Amino acid sequence: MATNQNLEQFMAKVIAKNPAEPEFHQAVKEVAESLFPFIEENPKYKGILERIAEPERVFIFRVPWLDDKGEVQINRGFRIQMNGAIGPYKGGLRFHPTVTLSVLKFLAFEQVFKNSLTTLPMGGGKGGSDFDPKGKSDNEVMKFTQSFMTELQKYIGADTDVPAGDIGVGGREIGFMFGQYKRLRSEFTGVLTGKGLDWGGSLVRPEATGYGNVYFAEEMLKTKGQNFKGKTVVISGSGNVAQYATQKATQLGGKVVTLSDSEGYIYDPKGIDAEKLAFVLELKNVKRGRISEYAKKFGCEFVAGKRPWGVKCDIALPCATQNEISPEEGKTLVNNGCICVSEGANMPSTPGAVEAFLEKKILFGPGKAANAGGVATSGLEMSQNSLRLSWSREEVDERLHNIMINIHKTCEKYGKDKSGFINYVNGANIGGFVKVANAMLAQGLV
Ligand code: NDP
Ligand code: 2IT
Repeated sequence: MATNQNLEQFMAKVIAKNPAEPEFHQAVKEVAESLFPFIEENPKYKGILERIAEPERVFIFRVPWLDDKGEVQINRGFRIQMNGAIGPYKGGLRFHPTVTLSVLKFLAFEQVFKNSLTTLPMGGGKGGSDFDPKGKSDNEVMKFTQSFMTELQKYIGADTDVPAGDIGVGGREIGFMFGQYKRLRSEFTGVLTGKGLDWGGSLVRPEATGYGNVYFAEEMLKTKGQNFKGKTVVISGSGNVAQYATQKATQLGGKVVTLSDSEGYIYDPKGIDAEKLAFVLELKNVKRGRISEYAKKFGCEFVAGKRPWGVKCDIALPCATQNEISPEEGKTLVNNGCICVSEGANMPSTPGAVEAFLEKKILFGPGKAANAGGVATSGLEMSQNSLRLSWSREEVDERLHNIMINIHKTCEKYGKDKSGFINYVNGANIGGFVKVANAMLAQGLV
């Protein structure tokens, strides 16, 4: 009872201090719900969550650029340096019209715990812009990213803050930003991750989030004596994370039957095999087209304006964006027999959907654990940059795989209840918190 009251008071303060930031409130509340009982039992951590919920630093800046018609466009740029207790700030950049301070603060907050779970020395950060790369020419994307980096470069550095990709930021954008950073600073350093292989990138970084998500799901399934073989898998999104989750789930014997984008989803009951996936990669990464074209090409169904959660499946991998599984869709998944939800995206399940998963005690891997493979491999890219060496595909993949296995172990350690049920939400939140909190205590009031 006392604990509940404290939680309510804590959230009231967070909401009052950060008005009109619903996504940030949602992310903080979920972590606080796991942590309050833990802190009650470990009083040395009192007050630390309040500090973690306050960003160390926030930069907001104007990004002016000229479009192909010669007209002036103005976007807003952000970088949140959330927590640097265990390493340089690390986290992606998102370019999407839905980007707000609230969205980036929720992502930066999640990143602190996620990065801690990887066991690598990385603090938490996030940034981006409300710029919409959709429909823009390569030239416009370059103009925008150069202007964005002209300001951002003041705040980042290989030992300070190391951004990477996220929604709307892939190899092309990282390339343009790296070029501009180098030009302004005269430094060839590992200031960004997700770089091209010829100029400091790491093998397996493009695949890492999707692969890591499937490796994590595999560990969860193992606890029930299950695996991917013969399982029907529903995936949302069709970008970086969805693409490589599809590849790894298929390699492990699963049948992936859906992909989506903001216009709807495709349902291919025969499964998205390697050849069809190659078409998706070309469609999305080179032609930058819509997923509905898959349905035309392979003669399957395209369901406009809907998400894929009504399709019967054993395993669901949400890999598009936040709050993309409503409470009702969460219930539908469970009622249709889904046994495992592993979040490739950040916070794709609404609190109501998470409740439905936990109530029925299905395997539910929250994003900060299940999608940590991307940033973990970014950490491995940083290591290789510092060493001025590149590791082989096998070496990076093995390290990634081991990191995901260890994150699963951490979740089990902190999330297993007396009945033997693993609550991965509690496991990830507490497991991620302990290392950051210990570092903050050791470093004094900073
Ligand atoms: P991409 O930009 O490559 O792909 C995003 C996909 O999600 C696209 O299919 C896009 O459709 C869809 N999408 C984005 N926003 C919305 C929306 N508001 N409504 C419906 N669909 C949407 O991004 P990533 O694959 O890199 O990222 C996907 C998720 O994974 C994000 O939540 C990201 O934070 C998370 N993530 C990414 C990591 C990485 O390494 N890239 C690491 C860890 C997590 P459309 O093309 O129509 O916009
Ligand atoms: O949400 C995430 O973890 C990412 N977008 C990847 C961040 C990174 O620094 O690789």
